[in-house]
Amino acid sequence: MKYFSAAAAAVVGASVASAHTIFVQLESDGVTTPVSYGIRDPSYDGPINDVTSNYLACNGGPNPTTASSDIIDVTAGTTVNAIWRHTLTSGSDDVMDPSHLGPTMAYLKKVSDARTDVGYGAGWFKVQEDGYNNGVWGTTTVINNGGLHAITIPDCLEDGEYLLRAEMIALHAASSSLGAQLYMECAQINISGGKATKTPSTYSIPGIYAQNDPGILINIYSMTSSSTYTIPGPDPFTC
Ligand SMILES: *[C@@H]1O[C@H](CO)[C@@H](O)[C@H](O)[C@H]1NC(C)=O
Ligand SMILES: [Cu+2]
Repeated sequence: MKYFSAAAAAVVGASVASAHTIFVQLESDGVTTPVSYGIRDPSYDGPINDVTSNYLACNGGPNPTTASSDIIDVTAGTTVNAIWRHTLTSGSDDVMDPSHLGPTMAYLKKVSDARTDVGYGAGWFKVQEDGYNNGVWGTTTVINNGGLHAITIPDCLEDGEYLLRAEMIALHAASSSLGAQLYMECAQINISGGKATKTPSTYSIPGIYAQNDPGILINIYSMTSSSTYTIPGPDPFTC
C-alpha cells in the first residue's frame, strides 16, 4: 500500500501536461486521412469512466462528439493503423502521457449507414487486443510507435459499412471504482474484398465491461513483469 501511494502521487504530478488522448486519423491502404476525416472525434480529449454509459461505444456526453460526413475505404485482410494524439492538433511526439498504462483494443460493428448509426447497442465484436506482455503495456507500445495502433481487419467478413472503434484504457488510477480512464473513438469505414465466410458472435456496448472486471478495477502498481493481466471484454473474433 505504501508503494502504491508513492507511485500514485508521482502519476498525479506527471499527468497534467499531456494526459488524455484522441483517435484522430486512420491509415488504411497506405493512405493517412486528414485529422477527423471519417472519424467521430470529440472536441475534448477526456475519458469515459462509466462503463455502463452509452458513451462507451463512440464517446460523447462529457466529450461532445460529432459524426463525420465521410467514410474511409478499408480492404479486408489488411492492417490499418488508428492514429492517437493527445489533442486534435498534437504531433507524433505527443500521443498520451506515459503514465497512462493499460490495454489497447479494437472492435467492429456492421451497420447499414456508418454516417448515422448511433453506435451504442448490439452488434459489436472485438478484432484486436494488446494487454500486458512481459512488463510492457499495450498503451506503451502505441506511444512508442508515435501513436500508431495496428488493427488487422479480418479477411472473412462481409463487405459493407462498419464502425471501427479503437480503444485505449488507462489504468493509472484504476484501483478505485470509476478510476479507469477509457478512451475511444469510432471511424466510419467501408470494408471491401471480404470473403464473407464467417459471421462473428456479437456483443452490446455498453455491456462488454463491468466496473469490477479484473481488467478495469485493478491496482497496476502491485504488478511485476511476470504478472498476468486479464484483458476486459469478449475474446477477439478470428477467421
Ligand atoms: C463501399 O465500397 C464498395 C466497393 O468498392 C463501393 O461499391 C461502395 O460504393 C462503397 N460504399 C461507400 C458508402 O463508400
Ligand atoms: Cu488522461
